Amino acid sequence: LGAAKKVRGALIVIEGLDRAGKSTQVSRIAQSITAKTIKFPERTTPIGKMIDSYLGKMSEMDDHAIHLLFSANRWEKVDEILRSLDDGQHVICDRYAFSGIAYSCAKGLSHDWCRSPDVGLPLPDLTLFLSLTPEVAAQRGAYGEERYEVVAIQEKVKTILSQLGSETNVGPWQTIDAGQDIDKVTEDCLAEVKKAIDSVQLKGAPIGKLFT
Ligand code: NYM
Ligand code: MG
Repeated sequence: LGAAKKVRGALIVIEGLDRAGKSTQVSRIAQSITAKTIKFPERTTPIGKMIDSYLGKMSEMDDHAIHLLFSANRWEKVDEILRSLDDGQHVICDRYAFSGIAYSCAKGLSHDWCRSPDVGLPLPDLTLFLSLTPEVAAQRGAYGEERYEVVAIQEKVKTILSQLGSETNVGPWQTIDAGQDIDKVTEDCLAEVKKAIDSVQLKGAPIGKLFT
């Protein structure tokens, strides 16, 4: 008698602007479905420390170079993500390749160029785009001091992010109204997450590759 093959975990991505409430929702969802969470940028690795220094305006870098570091910072976590999924554990990423493309494109880099270093990353089983109107975002108070935390950039990022869901081979994509009551946002997120987990378990398909 062979042991039943263990069902893999689901890869869930949460995307959105700064102050959309991503981190709050990530921890609530993770608690509800018992998932591992990874926040990108993952600032504790050597690459992550360079990114942290750049975001904190302690260092300057060419736009292409920092883009590649953000991507490398995801690639250095792929092994861990795949092992966790294989092990039956769900993984939730707080930002992913879509942030990478949106913030760099907002600075004027070409979309195709921005996309290429992330081609082949594990394909999300679900991406939740926490969407917020600029008006509601403004009511949430001032932005922080980090690079990109200014209205002009956030507006561009929002436009690009909201279009990424209709590209090919990005996986299932759902837009959530992040301007609602915080508990309602969680409820909407969880409804989608549960559907995604059911679908992974039903299909039993291996994890796919992003943009391929
Ligand atoms: N960011 C994040 C990028 O520019 N490229 C990326 O690939 C990722 C993952 O870093 N303003 C930007 C978006 C944010 C900033 O993220 C730090 P957070 O979630 O505020 O720590
Ligand atoms: Mg931030």
